[in-house]
Amino acid sequence: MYGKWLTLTAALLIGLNFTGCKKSDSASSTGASASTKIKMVYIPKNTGNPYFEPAIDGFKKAAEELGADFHSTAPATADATSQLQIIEDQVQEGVNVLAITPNSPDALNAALSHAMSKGIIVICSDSDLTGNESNRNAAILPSEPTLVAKGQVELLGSLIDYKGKFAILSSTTDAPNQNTWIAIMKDTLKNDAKYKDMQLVDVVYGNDEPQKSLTEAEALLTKYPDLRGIIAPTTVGVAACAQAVETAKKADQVAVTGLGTPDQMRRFIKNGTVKAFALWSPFDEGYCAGQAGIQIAQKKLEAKPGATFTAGTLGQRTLGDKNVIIVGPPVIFTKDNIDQFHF
Ligand code: RAM
Repeated sequence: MYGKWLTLTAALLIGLNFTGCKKSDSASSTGASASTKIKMVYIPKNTGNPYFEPAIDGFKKAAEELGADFHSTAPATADATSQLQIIEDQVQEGVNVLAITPNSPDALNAALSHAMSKGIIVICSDSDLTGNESNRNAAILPSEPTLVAKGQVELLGSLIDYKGKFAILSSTTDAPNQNTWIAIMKDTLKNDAKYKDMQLVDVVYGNDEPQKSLTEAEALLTKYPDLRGIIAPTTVGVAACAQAVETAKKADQVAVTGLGTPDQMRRFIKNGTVKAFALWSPFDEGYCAGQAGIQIAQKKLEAKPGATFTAGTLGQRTLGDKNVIIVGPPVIFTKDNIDQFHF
């Protein structure tokens, strides 16, 4: 029913790491000597979003394995320009690898190309500089954007018999990953006759802030009394939508789905507010990005399309068009498998 989306069994068979690794205080125990030790920073979208915790653990693990120093720092909000000062500070500090989940496809160009001009390897992880890819060395995306976006439309369709009004609750208006998915969702709705009776009535933005996302979700329920569904392609947003629907006692009328973390969504799956949602392994995403960034900085990997490398325990990965590396397919979580995932 979900085409190329991964079943639980397949996920376990190919060894996706959904549990993360144990936190360690230092990521600098082995490998290169002090003079050659690579320093890596990871700048997520914002603080306080549990999605980024396993992603940071993945970076840390890659740094431990490859003998690099690692730290992570993030702005309080996910605004387009909120990461600018942090980028400049990290360049000043002399990092060798600057990994970032960019909050904008263009507002960070000058700062990132300045970092590259200093010889710093710039890696986008989770979200890309869409249309401005020359301002980073490579991008690690958790899954094929088309697979994610079409999968979300199909998932909601299957929950509402492919009929009725629905809305999208996204993160920020500038978020490159969410905007890429939403554009593909719109194309899919327009071009695939299977979805001709599904009507996208609104796209709203919760800025990946729990309270703002909740307020936007509640407003959708009020504004569209005949709404049949919401897709929230953000872990913060989908939890807020579930909360709004649960409080309004509208689970029978409004299907909520999207991209969520099992820990945040478990309660809503268990009490029937949400039937199904999806995500990939944020740990693997960070781990793969860390492996790629450090290996490029160590000159073991050349960042060019077609180049292959061993991403540690994930095995071989290839740089595709525009140096994009795909980590793995998303998994659908339901009441039948959610208790096997803890992150
Ligand atoms: C949120 C963030 C992140 C995205 C996930 C699905 O946590 O916006 O960038 O990948 O949702």
